[in-house]
Amino acid sequence: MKSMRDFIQQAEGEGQLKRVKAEVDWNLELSHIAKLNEEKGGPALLFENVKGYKTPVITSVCTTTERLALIMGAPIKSSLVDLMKHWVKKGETLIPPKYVEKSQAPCKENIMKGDDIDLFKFPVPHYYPKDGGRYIGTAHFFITKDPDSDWINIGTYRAQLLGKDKIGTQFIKGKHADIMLKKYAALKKPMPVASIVGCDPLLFLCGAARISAFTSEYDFAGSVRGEPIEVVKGETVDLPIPATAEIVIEGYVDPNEYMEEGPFGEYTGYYSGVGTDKRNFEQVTCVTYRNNPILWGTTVGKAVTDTHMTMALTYGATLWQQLTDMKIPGIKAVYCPPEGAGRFLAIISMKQMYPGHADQVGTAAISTEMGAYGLKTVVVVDEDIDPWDIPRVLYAISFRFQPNRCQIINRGRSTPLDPSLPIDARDITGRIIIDATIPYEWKEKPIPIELDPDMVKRVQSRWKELGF
Ligand SMILES: Cc1cc2nc3c(=O)[nH]c(=O)nc-3n(C[C@H](O)[C@H](O)[C@H](O)COP(=O)(O)O)c2cc1C
Ligand SMILES: [Mn+2]
Repeated sequence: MKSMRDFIQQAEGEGQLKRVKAEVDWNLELSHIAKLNEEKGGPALLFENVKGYKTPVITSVCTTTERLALIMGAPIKSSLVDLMKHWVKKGETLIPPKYVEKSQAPCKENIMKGDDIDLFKFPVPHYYPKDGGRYIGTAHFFITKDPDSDWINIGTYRAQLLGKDKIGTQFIKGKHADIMLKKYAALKKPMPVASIVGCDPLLFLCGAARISAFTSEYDFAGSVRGEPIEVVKGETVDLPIPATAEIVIEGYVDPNEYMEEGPFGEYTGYYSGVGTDKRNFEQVTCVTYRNNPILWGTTVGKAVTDTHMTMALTYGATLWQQLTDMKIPGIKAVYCPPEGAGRFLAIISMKQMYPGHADQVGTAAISTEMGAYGLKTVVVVDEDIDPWDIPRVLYAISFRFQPNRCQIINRGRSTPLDPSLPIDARDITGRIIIDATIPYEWKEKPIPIELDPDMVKRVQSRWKELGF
């Protein structure tokens, strides 16, 4: 799979995509269809007839594990955890992208520059009634370059359509584009950026993943694909652009200029307000796009839909990967439920090998780069419990957990999106580690009740006779 068009073809072949031919309004109607469809675990939707526009919009690409598997090139019946394992494995190698000639890059089929630039030419959806406007960048990402090194970052940060040549950004503090922007500010230079709307969906997954600083998401994506991602030079920015991208918005972000952005219906199911942090914007210098460009959007909003599945895979896999990198023995599986957007709650199963081992795993999880940001609740369970088997996790919390053994951490890095904190005090969060394992050091462990195996066989053989 190299492009959104490859995805559409494959998803259609698997019965995972539906074309919507009826006319649909970009203003709320399209997003509401997508959201209600996603709540039912429905197919990816290709809206071919958006009111007032000639070009299509695709949504709901990542809503089901089947489609996430297609995107990752994994067996279609994979579970979320299988996909996370696949992700962790692929992270062990990195394959840098490869430049192709502009003539070989479909993203250059059409070019708008100067006064011709007009982002209103694209069917940009308005998602929720209380949103601040239309959002061109939801299932998209910004490409940026570190001014001090060769590090190229791909990061998904929402983008609001603020004018025909301006898009609002929200680089949350400490995100890689924010770190880079601060370096450009120190150099008194604007930061060149390219926003990609529609492309090989794997690149969006990587943009949404918390891949470590100094590692390019492109190199990770190359590893998943087993070959380099094909890129092409920008027209006005010296950045690698995915050659098959649908819409490429080149420009720069001036670290000292701001516009009002938001609010937007976030994945927590709530708004996080306007004006809590100043927002930079991209001043557009060039737009390139394929013929009949496919604008890709995701509905975000209340769990569990498209974005939550994306985050459960990418955030959960990143946590697992970073715990693996710490080389702690005994970790069996990591699961970050989509209900917690893959980031607020982590459940880890492990084989205990020494006293304090479960505590080590719990504190390690909140100390990873991933877990140190926003993870609030860690549940550690023994190896006989699969962390995705929530009834069994609740069993462990009920019968193996002691509140006296939980650990409360008072301060840690938070996300400004967490609605459980007051809107003006969201920088710092508390955390809890719930050790729901049977303590390793106990000499006398609870005696499990077992059935007599011979009697089980006898009863089973008489099952019908007993009238069942
Ligand atoms: C649909 C979607 C929208 C997102 N919007 C934002 C956003 O507006 N700002 C932000 O900082 N992170 C946002 N994120 C989370 C980032 O994509 C994520 O933290 C990622 O790790 C950022 O890339 P980086 O690690 O290279 O900084 C969003 C994620 C998704 C899936
Ligand atoms: Mn990054």
